[in-house]
Amino acid sequence: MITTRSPRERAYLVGILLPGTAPEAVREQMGELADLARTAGAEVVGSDVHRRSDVDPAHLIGMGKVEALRDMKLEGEFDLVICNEDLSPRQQRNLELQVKARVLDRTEIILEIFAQHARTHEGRLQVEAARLHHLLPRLIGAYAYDRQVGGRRGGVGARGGFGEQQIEVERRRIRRRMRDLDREIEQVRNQRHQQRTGRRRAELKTAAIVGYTNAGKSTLLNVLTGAGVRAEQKLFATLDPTTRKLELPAGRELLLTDTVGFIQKLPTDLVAAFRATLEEVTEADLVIQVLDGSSPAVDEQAETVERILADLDAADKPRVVAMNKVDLLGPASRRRAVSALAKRYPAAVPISATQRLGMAELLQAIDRASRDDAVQLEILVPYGREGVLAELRKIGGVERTEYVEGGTRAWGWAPRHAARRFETFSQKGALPAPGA
Ligand SMILES: Nc1nc2c(ncn2[C@@H]2O[C@H](COP(=O)(O)OP(=O)(O)OP(=O)(O)O)[C@@H](O)[C@H]2O)c(=O)[nH]1
Ligand SMILES: [Mg+2]
Repeated sequence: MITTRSPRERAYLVGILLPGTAPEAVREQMGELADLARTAGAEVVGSDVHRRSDVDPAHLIGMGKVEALRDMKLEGEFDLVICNEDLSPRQQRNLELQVKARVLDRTEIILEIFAQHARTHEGRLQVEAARLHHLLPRLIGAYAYDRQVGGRRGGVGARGGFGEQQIEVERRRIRRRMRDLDREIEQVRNQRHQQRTGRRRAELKTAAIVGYTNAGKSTLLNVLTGAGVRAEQKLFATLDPTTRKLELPAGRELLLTDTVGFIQKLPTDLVAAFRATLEEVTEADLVIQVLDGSSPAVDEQAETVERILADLDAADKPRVVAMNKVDLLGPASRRRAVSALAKRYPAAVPISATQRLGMAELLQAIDRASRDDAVQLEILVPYGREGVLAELRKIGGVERTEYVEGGTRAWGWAPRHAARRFETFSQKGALPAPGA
């Protein structure tokens, strides 16, 4: 398989900057790629971003840069190259031939981390399916590669070292294994589906915790429910969903599930392979989205999460947004972070899972969003009518207020039967109730 061979291989990172892409976005991605490489067990010895007018179909980067990489390899400066862009089988093969080093892309690093972190049977099945899917087209090219280097290449596992007939045999074996895996994964899906049906019979609502990798999802699950889920300063620490019961302040219970983290450029193979797991999100009654408020890339991360939620048909579910890690922000930067996010998520709840800050507010928001009869309101209360806000607070909830010209704008909720009382102040008209 495609693995980083020894735990401390020295990796050199390569990215490209295309016209129309913001340099900061690529810089951010390169930082993340370094985190991914380290999480996979490599040591990052350097990195370089090449400005290009387009992607070279044969090598990704220009020949001049390829030769510079080869010289560095000859000097012994690194063991392997990791590209920020996904490589076609052809680009990958050509680069390996020219640089005379192993070349991995973002997908392969993520696959490697997933393979290291999968702990349950279900997780392992899904990772194996994704890896074989990725491997198959690369295996086809392995024969051509072998012919060119005279079959000298060893150690890169299934991507090299086969003769033409052997490749055919190997391909057939992989296809057979993929079919078996599909069947097993289908069984897992059915089991999960039955579990969920059972839960529904118990009439408990379910909430899925989603968010960018390392945002603090598992920490939050642990704090809220006392679950002993592994939480660490590592990307993709969680691959296998854990479900725990959460008791809401009013005594109602909810089932809370921790899920695999999202990341930008999440390989589609992986999203597909993790369908069984990600259906926890698709079928949840409520989505709890955790953001890392201390990350400078919080907005891009939110964008990624939105995209994946849309893929999972979960973008329109009732949602609670928690802006986590506010303990890392000073008061000024906290205000900045909150206001930067306010456009996208006006009702985001600032929290710190590790410091247990904002937990009461978060539970209240979860309580409200998981009620069937809650109607979300956005109202403008004129000065002098503050009693309206007090009333809304009493019978429902006020999540956020803002002083604007002409009064106080407030976001909150009221039980459906009482929502009409606030209609005259409504900014948008009543939004549909969760689940309605
Ligand atoms: N300072 C601070 N750190 C936090 C907070 N919440 C979580 N962390 C840290 O962030 C890191 C990641 O937390 P996890 O809970 O593992 O994150 P996750 O979202 O489950 O990550 P994956 O499972 O890898 O997708 C850990 O080192 C946590 O201790 C917080 O409120 N403040
Ligand atoms: Mg986790």
